Formats: sequence, structure tokens, C-alpha cells
Amino acid sequence: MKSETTPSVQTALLLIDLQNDFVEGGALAVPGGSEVIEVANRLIPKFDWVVASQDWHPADHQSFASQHADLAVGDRFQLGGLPQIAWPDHCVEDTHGAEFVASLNQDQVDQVVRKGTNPQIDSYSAFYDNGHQQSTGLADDLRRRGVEQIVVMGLATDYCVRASVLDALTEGFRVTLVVDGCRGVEMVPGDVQRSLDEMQAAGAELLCSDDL
Ligand code: VGL
Ligand code: ZN
Repeated sequence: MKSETTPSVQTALLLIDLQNDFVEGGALAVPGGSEVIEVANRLIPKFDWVVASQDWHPADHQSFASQHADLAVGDRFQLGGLPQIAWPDHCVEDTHGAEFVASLNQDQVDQVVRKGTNPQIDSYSAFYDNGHQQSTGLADDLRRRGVEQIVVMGLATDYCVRASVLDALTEGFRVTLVVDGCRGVEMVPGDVQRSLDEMQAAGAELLCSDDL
């Protein structure tokens, strides 16, 4: 029986970081990033539960190159004992860059998950920070709703999509990745293909949005 407060759904759509800073003109623009908004808007009506993650950093987030006198954007360093890339300032809380892209059909987004709020640690996945110390609560939340399968798309393939997919699989969900709904940073050429291979090898099903 369905309850009013927690409608039971089997499959959820998870939209990763469809924010201004990750599309053309943004601080950490992913090539072709804006092209996936149309894919999201086409998929959203097909799902009873739609979750959107939002990268949401304090202005002094330690993943920002600007916070380190000796680092430039793209440099690699250690943050809290974890490998880290120095990013440009992006998705600073309550700024335009952190807002969802205006053309995204937000009316049918049921749940927003913010991540990266702790200045000391980065958080690519919608489920856990990069050290897997703190949960966002999303996995338990989805299980409580009866979700067994998660369909994932968004930005960026080689960072937040990859981390979210791998965590979702570890949490025991069946995961489908919508390949044409993703774009990557490709800090190193080949990163997108390597990420796709890794997600598939870990158990994700790779599909095109037309096949959903
Ligand atoms: C992301 C780098 C830093 C992403 C977020 O959404 O993939 N990448 N923060
Ligand atoms: Zn970030």
C-alpha cells in the first residue's frame, strides 16, 4: 500500500550537478554541458521520483586553487590525506553559479541533495564525501521509498557522475547510466572513456536516453 508521505517507487532518476558553473560560461564549464539539459527534461516526466544533486561549496572550500598560495587550477595535491585536483572557485553557495540551469524543468524535481558543504573535504558523489566518512543520507532515503534502481545522468562524467554511480552500486542499487546525458571534464584525454569502462565493469548498465 502506498503511504502519503513516502510514496513507494521502484526507480529513481538522479540528475548530477546540472548547475550554471558546469555549463558553457560557468566557472568550471564542462564541454557540451548545456546539451544534457534537454536530455534531463525529456527523462524527468518518465520517473515518479527525481533527485537532483547540487555541488554547494562555502567560499573557502579547500578544493579551490584560490585557497592555496602555492597552487594553480589543475594542480594535484593532497587534501585531508586524499588525492585532490585544485579546481577554480565554483558552485559557491547562494551564487548564480551554484543554481540549477534555468532551462532545467525543476518543477518536477522531488528532492535536492547538496554536497561539498564541508570546506575541508571534497564530495563528488551524491551519496558520500570523497573519504566516505559522511553520508548525505540519500541511499537510506531512496531505500525507504522502495527504490531499487537508479537511472543516472549529468555532469561531470569523470568526476561527480562516476563517483555517484560507483557509490550507488556499492550501496546495492541497480544502476543505469544514460551516456548521452553526460559530459566530462577530460582533465586527461581519455578520462571519460575510462570512467565509462570503470562504471560498466562495476556493474552499471550503459544506455542511451532513447532506450529508456
Ligand atoms: C565536479 C569537480 C569539482 C562535478 C564538482 O560536478 O563533476 N567536478 N566539483
Ligand atoms: Zn565541486
